[in-house]
Amino acid sequence: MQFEVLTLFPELFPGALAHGVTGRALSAGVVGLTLHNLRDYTHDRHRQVDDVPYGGGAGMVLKPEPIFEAVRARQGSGPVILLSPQGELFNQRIARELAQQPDLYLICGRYEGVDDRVASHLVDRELSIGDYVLTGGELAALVVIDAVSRLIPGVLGAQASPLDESFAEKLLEYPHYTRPPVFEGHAVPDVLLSGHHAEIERWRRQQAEARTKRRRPDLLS
Ligand code: 4GT
Repeated sequence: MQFEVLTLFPELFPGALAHGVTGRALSAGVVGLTLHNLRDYTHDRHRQVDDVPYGGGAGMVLKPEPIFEAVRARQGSGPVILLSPQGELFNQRIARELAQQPDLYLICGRYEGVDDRVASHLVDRELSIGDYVLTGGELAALVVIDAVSRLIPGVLGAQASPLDESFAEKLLEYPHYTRPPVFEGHAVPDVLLSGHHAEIERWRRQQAEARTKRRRPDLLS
């Protein structure tokens, strides 16, 4: 999987992706990450990427021309994605879809936003990582790259299979415990120490359902 990121702040990458399993995958070449500086697609003396908003208002808007030029110069054949709070809500199903692609081209906005002709006439998909506002799309791109990367064969070790998580968007995880059996007076549930695998499975399922009902009832309907 090849990730291409268009940004005004390429120095924010690889960031967290340089560490742990994603870091290993990048070093091994199982996934690739290429940064494109939006300013490199300007042609004026001041390398201007933003301009005042039509209709007035505070802040600046990213100009369409450098973004269109950058996307038209891309090598890949996969989808072009704009990260924005106006996008479709990113989830595990979308991560699995994106993991099937040979490459992803991710556009990160800054300032007050991006000229809307980018969303309406250039990109294939607009994604949001949640209902909150960030100072830029870069952290959202890092989140998408992390979630998609761990679904690429060879990125996760034998430690965890992303297949086990096919129900991850339907149910919250059951509680996990490790040693010691009693910590500051708090004991690990007996069933987990029993060695009775069928009972452990039943307990975990029941815990996952009870947690989901309490914390995320929206997932059950
Ligand atoms: C939130 C998200 C995102 C931003 C999100 C354009 C200017 C958007 C700053 C950018 N905020 N991008 N992708 N929830 N801010 O995904």
